[in-house]
Amino acid sequence: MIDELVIATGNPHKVAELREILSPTGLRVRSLADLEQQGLGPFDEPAETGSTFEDNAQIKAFAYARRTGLPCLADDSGLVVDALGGRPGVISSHYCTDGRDDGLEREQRDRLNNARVLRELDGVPPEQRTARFVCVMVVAAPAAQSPSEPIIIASARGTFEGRIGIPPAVPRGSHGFGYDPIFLVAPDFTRTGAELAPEEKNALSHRARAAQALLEHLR
Ligand code: ITT
Repeated sequence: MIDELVIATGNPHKVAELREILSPTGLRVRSLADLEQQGLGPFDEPAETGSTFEDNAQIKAFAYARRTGLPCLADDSGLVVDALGGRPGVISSHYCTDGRDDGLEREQRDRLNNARVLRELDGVPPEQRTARFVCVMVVAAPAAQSPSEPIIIASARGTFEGRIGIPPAVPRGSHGFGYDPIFLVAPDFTRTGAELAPEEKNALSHRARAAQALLEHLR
């Protein structure tokens, strides 16, 4: 069992959620920003070139484990909308630019991503607007014999079911990030992800479910 873990993500919202979710474990948890403050950075974000959440989570976990020499937890997550054939999927964070990183600020990107999903679902009735967040987590660590070749210690997947709301009722809510303001949480579809208190989202979310499964493996 490992006793420390680096949360290897450039997304500050994910860091906050994962810190909270991992707090009961007693693991020493540090973010990339913490390591940078200790003079161990900077850490370039690896290109997410995989075609599945699994591929991208592994790409990130391996890149950061190599770079830091420490056990690293990376996740790849995104929104899967059934009526859009599974899009935005692995390009969720840059859907508004078809997956390209055009240097937009995170908040601006989130707004444009949401607008694109709503536009593409225009005219689709509520029961056909089913969607889910998916999260795949991978913990990788440098191998004892060959530190430049990381190995996977554990991996897990979690999902969070809902529907995409219809404007002007969405976007709404002030918590969370990304697609939360347009995502109506199952089973009653009355609140968006951005209307859940952080503790509530952290008990239900795809990231929480993946993390719980991952902790079972780590134990
Ligand atoms: P890292 O790669 O550095 O971890 P990222 O934000 O780019 O950060 P992903 O590649 O995993 O992360 O993309 C995930 C995107 O999916 C994220 O930017 C949101 O648009 C969306 N997303 C994931 N989890 C979400 C959540 O809990 N609520 C709302 N949107 C979410």
